[in-house]
Amino acid sequence: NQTGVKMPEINTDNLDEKQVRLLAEMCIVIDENDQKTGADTKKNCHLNSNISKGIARALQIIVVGSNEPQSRWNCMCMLKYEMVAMLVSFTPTVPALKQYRTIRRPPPCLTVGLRRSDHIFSPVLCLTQVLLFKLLHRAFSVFLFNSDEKLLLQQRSDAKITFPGCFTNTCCSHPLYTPPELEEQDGIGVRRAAQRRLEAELGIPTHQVPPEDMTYLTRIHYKAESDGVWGEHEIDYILFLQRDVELQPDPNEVKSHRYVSKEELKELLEQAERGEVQITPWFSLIANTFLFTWWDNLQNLKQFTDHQRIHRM
Ligand code: DMA
Ligand code: MN
Repeated sequence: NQTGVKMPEINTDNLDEKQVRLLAEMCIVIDENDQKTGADTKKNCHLNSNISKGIARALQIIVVGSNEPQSRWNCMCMLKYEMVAMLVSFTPTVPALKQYRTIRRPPPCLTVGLRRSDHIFSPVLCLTQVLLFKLLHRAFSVFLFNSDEKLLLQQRSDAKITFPGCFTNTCCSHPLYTPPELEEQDGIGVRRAAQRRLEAELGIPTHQVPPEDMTYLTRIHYKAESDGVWGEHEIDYILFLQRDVELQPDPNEVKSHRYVSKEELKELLEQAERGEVQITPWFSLIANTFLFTWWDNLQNLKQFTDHQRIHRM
């Protein structure tokens, strides 16, 4: 792993081989304001031990008084959270790193000055902070409607590592840490990732779902456990798209699919309420908040686009 922090050893022997291979994909790690701070594997991003408790990246910072002359510090370096985490793991054993000066910068960086030696330590002010990093990554959820304004749902395959067998919106996944999918203007990177995954999961030819036809509505920040080991902690870009498409779902991804009317979706949500079927937590959140209003206005969605706010759910 990139962080220098020991990750728990997770046994993946009993999981689907294809899905385990996908755990090596690099997701985009972000802070709570959706500013990218680095990359980490799909595996690390989806372990509850990294996203719920946050203990793996606890950091003690000693802030030394501001009247310390700048020359005493032998270097100033911009640290991404991974490096801060590395410092934490080294701090107990490397005396020279015991004292360092921090200046809070806007995310994603901390500026840390390292002292040349540790024996001239004279703190004017000692402040101890503990920062908890709860690994968070960027994701998207596509809602595809046909010309009859019916919504395409998928049931996740039993092979999926998170939320197997659950009913959910058309397609969900993550933009990868690659130049085209990192691009942020109007959510273009995320829309490119959506085009890639609509083909991978549902076999929709890429020319039928070009990024320019997708409406990026808003972002939702949520956290949910799938089981004791795996879960989600994401800022999720909501993408709407209306188009009649050809489908050829990959059974390793999708167990079943169907187009539903509003009435049929309400029926499914009630079934889920009664525990007769399972739906994903993010689909449940969106279905119970924005979905029906947006669905009523498929032809004029612009009024609902909000690229400023991040809805915390
Ligand atoms: C992750 O979806 C994204 C959201 C919004 C939950 P996923 O588990 O289906 O990702 P992938 O298809 O890449 O496994
Ligand atoms: Mn995810």
